[in-house]
Amino acid sequence: MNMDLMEIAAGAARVAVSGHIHPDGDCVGSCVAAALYLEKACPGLRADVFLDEVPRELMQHVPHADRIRTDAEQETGSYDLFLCLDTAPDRLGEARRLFDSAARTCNIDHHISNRGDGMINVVDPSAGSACEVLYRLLDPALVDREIAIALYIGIVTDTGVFRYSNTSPETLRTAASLLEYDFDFSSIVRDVFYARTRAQHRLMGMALSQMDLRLNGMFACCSLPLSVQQSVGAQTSDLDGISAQMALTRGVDCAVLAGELPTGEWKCSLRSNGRTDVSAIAASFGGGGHRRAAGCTVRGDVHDILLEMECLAANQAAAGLTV
Ligand SMILES: [Mn+2]
Repeated sequence: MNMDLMEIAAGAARVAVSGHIHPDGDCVGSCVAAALYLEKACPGLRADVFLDEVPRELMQHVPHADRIRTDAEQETGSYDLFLCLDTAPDRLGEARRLFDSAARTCNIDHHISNRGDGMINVVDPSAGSACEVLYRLLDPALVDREIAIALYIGIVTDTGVFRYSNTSPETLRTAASLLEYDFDFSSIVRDVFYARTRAQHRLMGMALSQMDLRLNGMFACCSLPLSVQQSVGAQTSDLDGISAQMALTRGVDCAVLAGELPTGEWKCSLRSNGRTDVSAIAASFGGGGHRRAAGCTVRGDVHDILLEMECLAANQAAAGLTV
């Protein structure tokens, strides 16, 4: 693929860039990098980045994160091009309306569940992050230190600091090229990936001490009702990362964390060490994701939800499904 982001944006004066709701490092990094690159590569082009509220550690480290607009619903103009990053358009949230009214749309993503609903689609499920897919579309001569930092943050986020199986030789070559720009990657990795608030650590501790091991210890699950989350001063975003830690329990292949949302629904986060295809489990509850990391939001009794997921994992194990 030799397409360049400049070609995709050819002739566009106003570009909207957005990603999924509850933006993470890959979403924020890819959106900001794309906007910075386009404004640099195409003089006269203006790019507006629309996202939900960005987590504080990303605001701190992603260059020009203060240009991100959280008021997509206020925007009345129409765009020549809408870039949808790190998700299919169905999870754009408030920015979806701007996608629908844009003259041209382009979807750059790495989710296996993405069907390609943009006019131009650059979707590669084998890529570790949207930032990695995006980097292929950039002219390296136009990448600068700020763009490099934004992309690096996305790659680090989605590969679990180069430790998930989605890390490829290309991932590392991309990261190596970005590191040429000489930034403090060590502080970024600590702040963006490893640092936790006290509330997050307390919530993690509760989940790990209370998790249930089923199917001879290969299926780990835990539910965290809203009252429990509130008792440690935690919020919904503090649920992130817990299922991955649960999956590090010896003998576990599939881990599910169900966290109650203020709406009463259960946000289920699923992780697999390789034998279970958790994207298939999440998909049967209307969610999606990757084989080893997936999620869904489900309404109902949490014990029934976890039991059904346990059955699906057991069925996969019985079918001898391997990744
Ligand atoms: Mn991603």
